[in-house]
Order: sequence, then structure tokens, then C-alpha cells
Amino acid sequence: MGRKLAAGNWKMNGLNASLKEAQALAEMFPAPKVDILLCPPATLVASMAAALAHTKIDVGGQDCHMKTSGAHTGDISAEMLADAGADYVILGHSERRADHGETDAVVCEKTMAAVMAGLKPVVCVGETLAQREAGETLEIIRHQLSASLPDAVDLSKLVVAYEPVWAIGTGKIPTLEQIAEVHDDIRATLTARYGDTANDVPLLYGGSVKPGNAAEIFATSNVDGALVGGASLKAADFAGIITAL
Ligand code: G2H
Repeated sequence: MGRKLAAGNWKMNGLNASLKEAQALAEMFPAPKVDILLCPPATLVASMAAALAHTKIDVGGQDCHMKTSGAHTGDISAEMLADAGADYVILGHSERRADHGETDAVVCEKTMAAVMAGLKPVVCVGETLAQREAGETLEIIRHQLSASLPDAVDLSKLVVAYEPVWAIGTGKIPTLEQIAEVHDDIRATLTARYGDTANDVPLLYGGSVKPGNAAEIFATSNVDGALVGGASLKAADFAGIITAL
């Protein structure tokens, strides 16, 4: 079984004052039974990493460039995130794919860059509503996995997140059967490509996870945790999800 991971994606939310939520969370979980990760906006990565340095909570970025440095205005590299104290980086989130035109090939290069920098990539995949309604979900996700993940990847560092685009921030979630179908298929796809070691890659579900629905999602086949957006912003809400894991 993969390691369990509760990951919070603060997206473009959070000012310096928000660090108190991260510190409150750390105080609630001095010895957590699962891995806990917070991914604040880039402006807060260094200060959050410093604030949580002596706690059991890891910090991650929400994106990185595929190059280590250079003339790329507005971007940050995986190396810079690691230098700021990050342990993880979310890659290929559907909001990046939609807002910034990130392709699977770009996500693949970023994944390689993250691993080279010593970060653990959380690679996101997921279908749109139109793709689900057309019966293309598994085909789309297999393709995303195939093209977004490099052949040579340290599986002990890799995390994969299944986030149906239509469930993100909408309050809608797939049925537990739909989640199980996709997670089982992702597991099978990874083990077919990388071998049995891929059984240990954590598979996160993401999309409208809340304290009230977390337990049933976590009891679903091949769900090893969650990538949580809105409900990770407040320590009390995220704690309810972590406790359910
Ligand atoms: C999905 C998720 C976090 P939310 O994007 O990555 O966001 O929990 O707000 O749906």
C-alpha cells in the first residue's frame, strides 16, 4: 500500500497572516499518522517552510518551470522551490493546464525537473465533464499518465492525483464507484509501466473533498489520500479531513 498523504492546495489564496492556519494545523498534529502537505502560493513557500521547519508538516509549490534558471519572467524553478524549503510541487493541475496551456509534454518536463531538484512531484490528471459524458474518462487519464510521467522517475518520490475537472471547487464529486474505477485503473496503468513498485505510489483524489465526505472517499479502493483546495485553507476543516485518513 502507498503511503497516506493529505495535501492542501491553497491555490491563489493566502497572505502572510494565513501562516497562522498552518501553524495551528501543526499544533493539532504534532505526531501525525499520515503525511501532511501544504502548498501555499509561491510568495509564502519560504516563510511557511521556515514556520513549519520543526513540525511534521511538509511544504510544496503549486508549479515550477522545467528549466533550472534563465530568462523566464514570472516563473520559478524546482531548484528555487527546494532552496526555499519546499519538499513537494504540484504539477499539471487542471487550472494550470487550462489557464496556462500546459500540455502533458510540458508537465513531463516539469516532473523531471522536480525530481532532479529533489522535490516530490504531485502530478495531476483528470477528465472534463464532456470527456466523462462521452465515455472517454479512462482513455483520457491513461493518455495523460503516459505522456505526463517520464519513463525514468523515482517512484519513491512520485505522487499522482486524480482530479476530475468538473468536481473542482464545484461541490460535485463522482460516485465512490467512479472514483474506485479510475483509481484502480491508474494503479493498473502505473504497475504495467513501472512494475510492482508502483503499488507504493500514493494516489490522491482531489475535487470538493470536505470533512463530511472524506471518510467515504478514503475508504474507496486505491485512494491513498486527498489533494484538497478550499477545505485546506482553514486548519479546522483540513484537520477534519486529515483525521479521516
Ligand atoms: C481540486 C482541489 C484541490 P477543491 O483542484 O486541488 O480543489 O478541493 O477546492 O475542489
